[in-house]
Amino acid sequence: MTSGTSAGPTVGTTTGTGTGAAGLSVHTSPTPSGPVSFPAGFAWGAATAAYQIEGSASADGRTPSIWDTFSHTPGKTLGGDTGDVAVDHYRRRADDVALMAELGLTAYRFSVSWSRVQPTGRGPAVQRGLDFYRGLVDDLLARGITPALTLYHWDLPQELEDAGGWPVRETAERFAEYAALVGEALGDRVEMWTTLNEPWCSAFLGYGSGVHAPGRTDPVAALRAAHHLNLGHGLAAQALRSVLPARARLGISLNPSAVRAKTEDPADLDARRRIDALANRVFADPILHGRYPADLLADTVRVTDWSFIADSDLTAIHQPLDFLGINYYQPTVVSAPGPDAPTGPRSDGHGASDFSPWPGSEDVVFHPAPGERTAMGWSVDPSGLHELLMHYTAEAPGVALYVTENGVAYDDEPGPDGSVHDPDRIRYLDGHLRAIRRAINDGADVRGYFQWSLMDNFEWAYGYSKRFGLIYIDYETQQRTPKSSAHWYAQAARSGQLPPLP
Ligand code: IFM
Repeated sequence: MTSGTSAGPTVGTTTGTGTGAAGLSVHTSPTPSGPVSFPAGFAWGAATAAYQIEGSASADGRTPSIWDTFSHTPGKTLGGDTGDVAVDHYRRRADDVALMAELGLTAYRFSVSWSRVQPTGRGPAVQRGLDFYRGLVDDLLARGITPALTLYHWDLPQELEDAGGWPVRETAERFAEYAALVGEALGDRVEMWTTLNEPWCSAFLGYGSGVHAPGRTDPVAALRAAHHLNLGHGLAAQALRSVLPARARLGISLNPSAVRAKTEDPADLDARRRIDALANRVFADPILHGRYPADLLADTVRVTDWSFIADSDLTAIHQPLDFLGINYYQPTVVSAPGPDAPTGPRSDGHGASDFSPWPGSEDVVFHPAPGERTAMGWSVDPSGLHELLMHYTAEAPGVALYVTENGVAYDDEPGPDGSVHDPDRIRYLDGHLRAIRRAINDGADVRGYFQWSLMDNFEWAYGYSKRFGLIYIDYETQQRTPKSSAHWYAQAARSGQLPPLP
C-alpha cells in the first residue's frame, strides 16, 4: 500500500477571512458583477438520478435496490415516502426530454439503475432495462442535448448488499462488470461517462451514520466501503476504457467539502485537517495520486488498520481521468472538541443520527455556516464553489472540471394562477454561476454546469418534502410546471449569458 507522507493541501479556509493558514488563497479575482457571459461550448445542463425520478420500481424485470429496501423500512424516510412512483419518469421519458429541449438545455446528466440493467448485480444485462436508457439517449441526441451518464447514484442491487455490499471487495468487481455491460450497450452514443456519484455519501451516510441506504452504522464498514468504492471506480474506469470508443470522456463526481475552521486556533485548524481527510482526500488522493493520505491512516488507526487494501489496489484506482465532476451545495465549518460542542443527536448537515459519519473524528464539532439558509437548512455561499474549483485546478492539472451538481431546495408552491415563482432560486443560481465564471477567469477549466435538479423529486430520507427542481411537480397529478427559475436558466442556456435578476 502507498500512503502520502504529509497531510497535503487542505481544501478549506478559516471562516470570515477567505484565505486559510494551511488552505489555498481564494481571493484571486473579484466576483464578476454586471453582465456575465460563458465560453462557447459551455454545457448548460440539469441533473437527476434514477431512483429519485424513475418510479416503475418493478417494471420490466427491475429488482429492489438498497434504496427500495431502505425506503420501505418503517422510520427510514420522512412520511414513509419511497421511490416506487417517484415522478414517473420511466413512463414519461419522451415528454420530459421534450421539456428539457424547451428549456434550452444543452446537456442532461442522469444515472442508470443498476438493478434495472442487471437485476441480481451479476450476469448478463436485461435487454428491456438497457432499452429504456438507449431510448432516453436517442431522445436526447435527437434534440441536440448531450447525454452525461452516471453509472452509480447510490442504488446498489439488494442482492449485492446481502452479499456484503460496498464494504466487500466483490462489489467493486461486480461494478466493473456492470460498467462494461452498459459501456458496450451505449458506448456508441454516449460521450460523457461518470463512474460514481458522491461516493462519500454511499460510504459514510450509508454505512456510518446510517441515514442513507443500506442504513448500517459501523465505522469500519464505512471506511471499507470508501476503499471499495474507490476500487470500483478504478476497475470500472479500466473496463469502460476497454469497451468505449476513444472519443468517450470519463470521470467521477465527488462532493468535496470546502471545509472551514471556526478560528485560526491550531486545534480548530487540526479539526479542519481531519475532516478534509475524511470528506475529500480519502477519495481524491487515491483517485488522482494513487495513495491514501498518511494523516487519514493515522487518524483512523483506532478504527481499522486498513489491511483490506490489497497491493495492486492503488494502481487500479489511479486511472487517468478526462474530467472531474464537482458537486457543491454549502461549505462546512468545524472546530475542535470543546465546551461549545452541541449536545444531543449530532447533525452536520447530512441528516440527524446518533451515529457519526466521521470515523475516528467523531469528536470534531460542526457549526452552521454563516449566511442565508435554504429549506434543507444549508447555507448559501458561492465562494465555497470557487474555492473548490481553484483547489482541483491546482491539484489535477489537465483534468477538465464540470460542476455536476449545484442547486437549492425552497418551499415552492404554485400561485393562484398556477405559476411557480422562485426568485430565491434564481439568485442562488446567479451567485453560483458567477462563482464559476470567476474561477474560469482565474484559470479553472470549467466546461459546464448541471443544475440539481431538473425537476422536484425523491430527496432520499427527506422523501418528497424538499423541492430542488427547476420544474415543479404536482405529486397528485404528476403535472410538470417550469418554475420562473427554469425560464431564467433557459435564457442563460440560449444566450450563454446570465440574464438580469427579476
Ligand atoms: O438529491 C441529492 C443528490 O441525489 C445527490 N447530491 C445532493 C442532492 C441534494 O441533496
